[in-house]
Amino acid sequence: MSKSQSHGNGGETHQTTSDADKTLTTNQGLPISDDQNTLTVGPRGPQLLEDFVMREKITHFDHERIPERVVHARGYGVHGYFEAYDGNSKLTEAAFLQPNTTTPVFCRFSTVAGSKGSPDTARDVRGFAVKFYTQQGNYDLVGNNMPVFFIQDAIKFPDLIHSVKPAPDRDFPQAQSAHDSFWDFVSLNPESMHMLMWVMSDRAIPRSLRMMEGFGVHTFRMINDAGESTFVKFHWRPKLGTFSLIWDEAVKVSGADPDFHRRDMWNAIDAGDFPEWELSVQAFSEEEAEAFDFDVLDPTKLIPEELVPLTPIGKMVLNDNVKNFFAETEQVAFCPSHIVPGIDFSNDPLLQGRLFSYLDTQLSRLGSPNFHQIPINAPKCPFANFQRDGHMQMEVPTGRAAYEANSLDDGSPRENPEIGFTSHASAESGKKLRIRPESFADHYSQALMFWKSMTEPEQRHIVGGFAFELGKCKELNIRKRMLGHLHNVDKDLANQVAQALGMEGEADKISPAVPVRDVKPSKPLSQYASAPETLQGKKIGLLVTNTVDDDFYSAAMEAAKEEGAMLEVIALKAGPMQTTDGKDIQPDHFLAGAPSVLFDCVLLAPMEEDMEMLLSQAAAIDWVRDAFSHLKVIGYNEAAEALIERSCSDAKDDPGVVFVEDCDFTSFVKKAKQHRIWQREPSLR
Ligand code: HDD
Repeated sequence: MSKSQSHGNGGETHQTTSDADKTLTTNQGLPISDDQNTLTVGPRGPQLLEDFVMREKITHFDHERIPERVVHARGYGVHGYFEAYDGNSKLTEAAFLQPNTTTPVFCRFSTVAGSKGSPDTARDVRGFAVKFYTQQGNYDLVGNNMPVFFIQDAIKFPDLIHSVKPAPDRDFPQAQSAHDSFWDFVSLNPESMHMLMWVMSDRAIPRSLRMMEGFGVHTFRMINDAGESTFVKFHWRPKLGTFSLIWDEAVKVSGADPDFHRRDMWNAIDAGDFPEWELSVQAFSEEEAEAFDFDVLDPTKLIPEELVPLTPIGKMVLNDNVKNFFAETEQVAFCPSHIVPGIDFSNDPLLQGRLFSYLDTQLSRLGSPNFHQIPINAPKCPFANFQRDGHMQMEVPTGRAAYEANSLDDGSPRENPEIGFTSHASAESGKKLRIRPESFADHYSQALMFWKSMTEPEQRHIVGGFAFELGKCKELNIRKRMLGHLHNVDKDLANQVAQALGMEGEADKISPAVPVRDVKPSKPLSQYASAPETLQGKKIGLLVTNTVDDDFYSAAMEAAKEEGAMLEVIALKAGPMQTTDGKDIQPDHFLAGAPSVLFDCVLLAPMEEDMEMLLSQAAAIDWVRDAFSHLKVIGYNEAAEALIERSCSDAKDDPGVVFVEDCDFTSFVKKAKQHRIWQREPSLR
């Protein structure tokens, strides 16, 4: 009895149950009279096998789960649209990249190593996969938030993933790389060194999915309507800037709110604060590529923007949360092989392997070659061929002839050389071999470039990342091997990590296959060298007690609104409360349920009469201490002075601890826009 609803995919209709008739029915449409009690013989007698209502319900429930993704199991999907800029036609004939073209998209962000229920803020690479529902078919740009990868050849991917996933004998550690098997693998694969620098940096603990860059990683081709090919690398830049958590914060957020990133995304979109990214390419010719001192087919290398600047080609806005997580986010199937005319592959051996792996994994995960018929995967342009049958065929193909060419039906659909996809006719020749090109042999120079490009705090965090992870690695030989690699990257980096581990002078000697080059720093690699000063999209936590001064509250709300930030009130109790003027407010959180790690900056506005009680609360002291040691800007009223003194006696003269006088938030906002008070850090860690 469910109504049909069009999803706009090729004119197909699909049944939905959300808007179904109000009567509860079985899957066969039979109205159900009693959904609370199983059929029994007498009120206290045995249950009857005959009870098809109960059996259908339980059987369906028993089969509700599908295998989680073998990697990127924990993810969050959002709908949106992509708008192309002018001027792309000299690069590509792709229809969705032509001027005045808007294309619906579905974007899924993910962690890599953790299982579906793991915390959002684990140290990890983040997946950044976008499905463009173009008029020439679906195009999937399946990238990450880091521009390089651990390995150069797809044949090593199962080993990489087995090394980072929980050990097969004990099934832990979960959602972590801080363990022996991961460091064993990467220390035996020096090609991982550049990626390890990224993964140990703040990039691996993003503040928000809305504040991450994205990268296509591989070199792709764009083909224009004259058939000319240009190499490209894809970059997504977030409008809000690229920001990260601090490691201690990430660890605590994992406990306080394991859904931190998905909640943040859901809330922002729900509030109409739509995240936006600009898509750019680095475009370069094959001749230019020949001149680089690295191989553009090697996915462990990036192209410094100083060498090839970014050309913006469009923007993506995410503006709609999913209606059903399983139907959309879980069932969405990305494949790098989903391509459109105007874009093509390169010979990057990692990319070539991926072109096989994704279709294969969808078959086992979604269970049928008809997964393209699931609404979230179905193209939004007409599609037709003679593929037939298979598990869960949702369509009713008509006609007598299921082959091409045929003369029995009307002969269609037929191939079309005019508009059909053609692979770029690159000239390829050579002997059949299993060999890594010599041009892939330099594993340290770009790792050094990354290190040199970092600001001081970023370098400190990288050292901290390596020290933490290797500290969890019990096998001393693995640590020594890693220290040897770090030595090849940069002696100062290696020494700092060795010192933190208490292993000075214990690095293995590892000879690089080719000499490490003298590289220049590349400024765009740093998140903080040119981070925008903004509160846009950030979250302010306002700590209050049993009531709050009306003027302070209203002015804080106003200031947050003006900056495009969200302000949430944390009170001592969860129930409704009143301001001093009797205005009703409903706190967003109560103190014990919302540690300050959940906010970007904080305001303290307790009432004088509540101070004695507040100072006796460990949760309040921890709240302020954590905000201070996570380098946050703290704004406070007069009554809060005692709380600051009790929780952080070292806060005196700190530029980020700002007294809010006469409800004027100007100084607080100015400071808070800096995101963190970096100069506070050396004395704390
Ligand atoms: Fe992969 C999923 C990104 C290398 C095999 N990958 C997956 C997802 C992302 C990436 C974002 C999640 C898609 C989603 O949200 O559903 N993968 C990358 C990037 C890589 C990369 C940027 C290197 C540049 N991947 C890679 C290799 C292989 C795979 C070398 C295999 C040879 N990846 C898979 C997979 C997954 C996957 C097993 C698991 C679930 C899925 O595909 O749909 O096929």
